[in-house]
Amino acid sequence: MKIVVAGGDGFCGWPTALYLSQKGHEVTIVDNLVRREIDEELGSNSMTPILPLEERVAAWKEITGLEIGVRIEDLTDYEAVSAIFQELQPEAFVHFAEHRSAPYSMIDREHAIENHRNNVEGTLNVLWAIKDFAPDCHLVKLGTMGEYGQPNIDIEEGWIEIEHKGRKDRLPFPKQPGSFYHLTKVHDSDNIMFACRIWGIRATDLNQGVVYGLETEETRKDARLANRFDYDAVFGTALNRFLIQAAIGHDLTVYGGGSQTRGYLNIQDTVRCIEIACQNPADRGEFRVFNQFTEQFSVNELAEKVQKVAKDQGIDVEIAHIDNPRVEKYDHYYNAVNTNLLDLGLQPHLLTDEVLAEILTVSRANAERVRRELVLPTVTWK
Ligand code: NAD
Ligand code: USQ
Repeated sequence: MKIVVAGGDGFCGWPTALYLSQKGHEVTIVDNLVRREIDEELGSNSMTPILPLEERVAAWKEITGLEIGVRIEDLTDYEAVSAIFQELQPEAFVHFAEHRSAPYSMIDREHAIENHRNNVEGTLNVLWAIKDFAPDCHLVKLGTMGEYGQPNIDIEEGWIEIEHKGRKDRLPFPKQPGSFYHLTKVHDSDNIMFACRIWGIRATDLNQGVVYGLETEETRKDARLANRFDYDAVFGTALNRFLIQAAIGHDLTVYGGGSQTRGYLNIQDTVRCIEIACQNPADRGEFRVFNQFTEQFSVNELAEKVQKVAKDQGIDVEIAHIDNPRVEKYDHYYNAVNTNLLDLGLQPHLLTDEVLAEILTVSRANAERVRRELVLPTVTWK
């Protein structure tokens, strides 16, 4: 298939582009490299050294003989987005290209607005360009499990059958997101659903859980293909942060009580889920939602797992319950459905001690790159 991977220089996008290329798809990465600029703004870095995008792609070609196209473009530039659809005529447009950090969106008013502008405007441009230039293209859009929040009922995959005062309907599942970033994903979902309804666009909204891990079969081929690995309190995510904290002998930073429960998945499953979505496109006019996670854990459970695996490698780390910089629920009900991707053939890589041990080993090898001052959170919700 002809597939565009927008956001293909990022943590999920880079291994996805490699995986799809390896599988024989014709892949073009679109990225404006803003994530690398944000590193400079925050004074942060990837724990793994990552090459400039052009060099990564050249290394991939040298190692495998496979070519990946690159376009350094911003999705908020409509002329650029139109040209991409007109010239490439992709069968699938995989859209990772958004600002994805909840704390980043909560820094101040300017960051909240920029987060909305970048994410909502970029997605609107993609929708208009599909309508005008590639109406059959399947939009595969990264949403987030955080759109739903933590309701006191089971979370369905996008839609819920409701009976109200004797009448029934199938309606979008209620959304109660926990940050301005998560809200941008809700706005995107509404805009995509509307475009499917009025223009007959085909779209799959992948409500992805928190992604952990680092390597895929493709990134393991050569150090020049290394994936980025965020550990700072703004872009680093829970399990990855705990592993890096263990590697540098830092207390594990559980926020508040630690009973907050979320859906998680291995990066190796992210890349496969994208391929599954591309190979099984939504129908024209269909707005389809898949909940993309494989297991649910509380933050306390993750910290305990990391503490144990670290101990196996001779490292003693404490679990610290620090003041929660966020406003979120504890001891809440959490049970989300995730059968759509499994039914289409996803075989999950579950969270085992071996998986954790591999990531911890890589983290220890790169420990000297970690800037300790970036580990504790400074952005608060209040
Ligand atoms: P990332 O920040 O590592 O990568 C995002 C990439 O998109 C970056 O390379 C960035 O430069 C690019 N980008 C951002 N805005 C752009 C624009 N306007 N035009 C062109 N390129 C732009 O993030 P990630 O972790 O790879 O996440 C990818 C997507 O998956 C995001 O949409 C995120 O919301 C979603 N997601 C991520 C996770 C996770 O745990 N990492 C979980 C659920 C959902
Ligand atoms: N947490 C800690 N300690 C830490 C970091 C996080 O206890 O050091 C807790 C948070 O309070 C939260 C949970 O871990 O309860 C998850 O936080 P996170 O930072 O790992 O993930 P989150 O902010 O939800 O965002 C990440 C990605 C985002 C994606 C989302 C999926 O950055 O792009 O949309 O995961 S989901 O959580 O399903 O919405």
